[in-house]
Amino acid sequence: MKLVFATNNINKLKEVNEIAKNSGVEFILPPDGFNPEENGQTFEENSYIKAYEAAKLSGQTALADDSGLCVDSLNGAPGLYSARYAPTQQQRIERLLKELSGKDNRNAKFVCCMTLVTPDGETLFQTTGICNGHITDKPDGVNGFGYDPVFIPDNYNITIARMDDSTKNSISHRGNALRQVLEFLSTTNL
Ligand code: ITT
Repeated sequence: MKLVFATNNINKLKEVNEIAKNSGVEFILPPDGFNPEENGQTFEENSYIKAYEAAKLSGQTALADDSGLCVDSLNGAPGLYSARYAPTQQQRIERLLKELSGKDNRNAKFVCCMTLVTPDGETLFQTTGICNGHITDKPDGVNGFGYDPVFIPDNYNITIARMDDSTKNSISHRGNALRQVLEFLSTTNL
């Protein structure tokens, strides 16, 4: 089954297809013109906004992922604004490390809210996956994307950017959320 995945972030699309590779579900990009206004106040709201926009555009049920990095000693920032924290990913990491300089508590979590929405706006399923860890002093590694070079998950001593794809996907916020979505899909006829 092909399912529209409501994103413009090709890294997310690659990850969900890798996670779903043995499930019989293949995720595809929404049609051209997908440009939702992410003006929600929560991951849940933005996830719904994206999924509904893609479902309307494609005429088919769509799944969205709204995700971000929440840092304890920054009161949850960058959070909802993770993709907009600075103009480039390198600058976003630089800003994060600067805001954290001198702070002892570097605990953080990645959050991923996934929502499955029909073209008429009905939410069929919504779930949130979390990956707990902490922020390093400097970037390390080249795999993954986003803040992966500065995030070490609990029970590991390397950043996500030093992990292979299957290790990341087995513990990530996105992997945790998507496995629940796939479980739901396996019991439902869309
Ligand atoms: P779409 O809205 O088109 O899906 P986006 O990248 O703008 O793409 P979000 O609004 O959900 O997506 O922002 C998520 C940001 O959080 C993302 O750009 C990264 O900076 C960060 N992020 C999310 N998941 C991540 C991961 O697995 N590893 C590293 N950073 C991640």
